[in-house]
Amino acid sequence: MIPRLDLRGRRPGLRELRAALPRADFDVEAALGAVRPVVEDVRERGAAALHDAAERFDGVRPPALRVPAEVVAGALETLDPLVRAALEESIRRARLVHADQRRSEGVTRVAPGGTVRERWVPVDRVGLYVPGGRAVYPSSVVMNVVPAQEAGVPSLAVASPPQRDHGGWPHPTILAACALLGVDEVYAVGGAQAVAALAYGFEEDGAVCEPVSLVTGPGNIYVTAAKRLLKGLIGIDSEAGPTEIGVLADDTADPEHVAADLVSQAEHDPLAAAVLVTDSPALAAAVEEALGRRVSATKHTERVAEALAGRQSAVVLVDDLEVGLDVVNAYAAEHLEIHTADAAAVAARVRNAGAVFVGTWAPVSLGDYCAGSNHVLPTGGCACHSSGLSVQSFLRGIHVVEYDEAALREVGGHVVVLARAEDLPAHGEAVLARVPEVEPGAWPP
Ligand code: HSO
Ligand code: ZN
Repeated sequence: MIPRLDLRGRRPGLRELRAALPRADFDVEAALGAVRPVVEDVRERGAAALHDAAERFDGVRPPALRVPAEVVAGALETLDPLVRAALEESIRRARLVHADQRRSEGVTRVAPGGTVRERWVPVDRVGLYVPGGRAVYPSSVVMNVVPAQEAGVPSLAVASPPQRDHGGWPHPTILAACALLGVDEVYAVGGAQAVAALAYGFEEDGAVCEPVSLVTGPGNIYVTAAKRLLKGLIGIDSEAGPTEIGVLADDTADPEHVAADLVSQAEHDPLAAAVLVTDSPALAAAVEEALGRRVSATKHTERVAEALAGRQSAVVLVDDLEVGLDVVNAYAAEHLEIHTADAAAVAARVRNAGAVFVGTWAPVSLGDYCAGSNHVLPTGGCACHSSGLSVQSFLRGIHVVEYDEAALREVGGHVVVLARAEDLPAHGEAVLARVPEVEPGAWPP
């Protein structure tokens, strides 16, 4: 049921691999047409548009757009104690990892009296989108909020769709996760309209939701389309597509582990991608056999079967691990597991992946919840140029330039020459107004 791609006897280059490797159809462009009027309506009519959109898309009008503090706190009180303990451990580990990502200010002395400092400044206000359809993921609240908080973001709002079954408020486990993280600004707004609401801000009953500078968090294709439309006005983390797991394995891999992990991510979405790359036909056959069993035994059989059989999934056969590395580097999976004899050495040679899971004891689902790593990762091949969510995603580096008079005098002549070379003599005059003695002579000489 999972398609096979046989690359044995060949070592294709990057261009050929990109064309041959499976990838989901995720056409954000096609959703833009539907999303544009929704975004426009939120910009023009604010809260009224958000209530209308909730009725239309979520089937319920929330009692208020801002979730009252007592509703957020109440959700934590009714949270299952086991889920609470697991979320607390997830938060604790994520905090450890993300606290280590904080950046310190660097100062470079370029010349006597001349320095350039890089100040890392958190974004003033961020909006975190948390989906609420098929995917109700309190773990994603953790993965978005923790790096923002560790970066020192002073103002943070969460938006999540109103739920018909929960009195028009966001899902209680989402609210409980917010409460655990100390987030008290939560809005019952979902979909594309949530991204617009965060980007433009709005007012309801005298309470203002101020616009944010950055929106992060996963969402469906409409949320992604809204992020694409509003990018520029706001920053975004990345355009999250359907989740992907790649596995690079040799004949030492345990086929049950590999099959279990492929199924685990296929469970997210019929468009989720599962790609096994191996130089062992025996392992490929054993994994296929295990998949057959596991797919019929798992809860979301239909969704998993569709994901594994889809054009985005495959078992790729290669001659050896060298070609295997070419393949996984070309594919640039969101998550990549390494199940080989010397997994750490092979993992060190991976250049393109959102996150790498090394060896038998580090399944992707550990990273989804409790490894301490972040699970908001680049999909669709974007791991060849982008990273997952981190403290860095919420920081800007601001260069602070400090030169004294002597330092300007020392280099000023070069500035004047370059300014004239670019036919921008007024740039040079700004220097000459201060240190006229650096006049380098007429240009062109
Ligand atoms: N694997 C998903 C994240 C997730 N898994 C949330 C379970 N809950 C994308 O990295
Ligand atoms: Zn997952």
